[in-house]
Amino acid sequence: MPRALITGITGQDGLYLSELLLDKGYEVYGLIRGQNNPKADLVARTVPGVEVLTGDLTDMSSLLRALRVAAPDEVYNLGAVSFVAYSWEQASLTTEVTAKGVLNLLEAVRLYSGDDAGKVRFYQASSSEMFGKVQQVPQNEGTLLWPRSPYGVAKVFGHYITINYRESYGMHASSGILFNHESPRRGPEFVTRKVSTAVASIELGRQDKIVMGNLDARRDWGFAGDYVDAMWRMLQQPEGGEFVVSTGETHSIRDLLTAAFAVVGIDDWERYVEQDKRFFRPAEVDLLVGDATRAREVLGWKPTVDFAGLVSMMVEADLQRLKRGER
Ligand code: NDP
Ligand code: GDR
Repeated sequence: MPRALITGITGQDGLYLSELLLDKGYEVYGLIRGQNNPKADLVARTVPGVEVLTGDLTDMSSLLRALRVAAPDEVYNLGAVSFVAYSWEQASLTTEVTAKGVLNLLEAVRLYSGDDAGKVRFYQASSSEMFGKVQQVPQNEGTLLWPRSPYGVAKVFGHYITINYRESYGMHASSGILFNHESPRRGPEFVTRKVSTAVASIELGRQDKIVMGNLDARRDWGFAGDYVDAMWRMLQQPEGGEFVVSTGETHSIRDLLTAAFAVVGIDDWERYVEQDKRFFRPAEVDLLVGDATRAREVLGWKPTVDFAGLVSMMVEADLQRLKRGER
């Protein structure tokens, strides 16, 4: 039975990836940080087959301990301070976790592997935020990186240190440059989920407006369930590498609002939407659209959910959740 260790198990992708690996017959270990982490319950309820270990990306000995217990064939590094807006408020913490945490985990894997560099296959969660002020449209694996936030800068470090460990030590290390991917499990701070929750709440008469930031930014949004499958496919390749994972379509935040309000039959959404400076960012990523040709050709990967399908999945899920009286 193959074994996997996942950091960031309490997050959106950690849950989907656990389900995928458990379905494939893996023994799955998940790293949870902190004493009495409130999300431990969520993991136990959603993916009861996962063995939980405690550890933190900023504490290398905790990572080594987790590796010794899990004895994994594959390590997926999904843990990060992942909210871009927050990364300006806590830039140093973001750097410790999202950048240096990658080095800590790679180093722990290297020490754990001893003389056998190929013992563990490593996945790094790189991000389209690394393209930032885009130097090419659409963006592919060779596009010059120009990050626009402390988060983006930290991810660039994680990306290159992963390549460096592969080149220096012969590790099987891969980076997935994943574009935005969403689901009903998306954190409420991200724009898609903020909109889907607000639209459901407005439809049920529990909220009368939504306060937003920049409506002109454009993103390439896909479904998280599809994207974790690309992660797994990367680690099944004979060698590590870099892969863009995206849908190839871009939509503005306005398009998102139009699509989400349309799910509940509202066309004149402008009357429910206000804008406020506090949701604008010091530097914005204006346009992201990925070229996933390599993932399609080498990994045989393609997305199965389109933009309209994704938005309606999220609004419908929030409607059901609110009707059940869940928070
Ligand atoms: P989430 O924000 O949902 O999850 C982040 C996870 O990281 C949580 O489990 C969190 O744990 C954990 N974490 C935070 N700090 C630490 C730490 N110090 N040590 C160990 N774990 C920590 O992110 P997603 O699931 O959406 O994304 C997964 C990864 O993919 C992240 O690295 C993200 O940056 C990256 N990514 C995401 C994209 C997306 O569109 N979703 C696109 C491209 C990249 P806790 O619950 O305890 O806070
Ligand atoms: P992003 O996702 O920064 O792309 O990072 P987010 O959903 O936070 O923002 C997307 C775009 O929406 C604009 N926006 C708002 N965003 C939020 N959160 N709240 C608002 O009210 C709002 N109004 C407008 C933002 O300015 C931005 O342009 C996500 C994260 O998952 C990262 O971890 C990941 O690496 C990237 O996607 C790819």
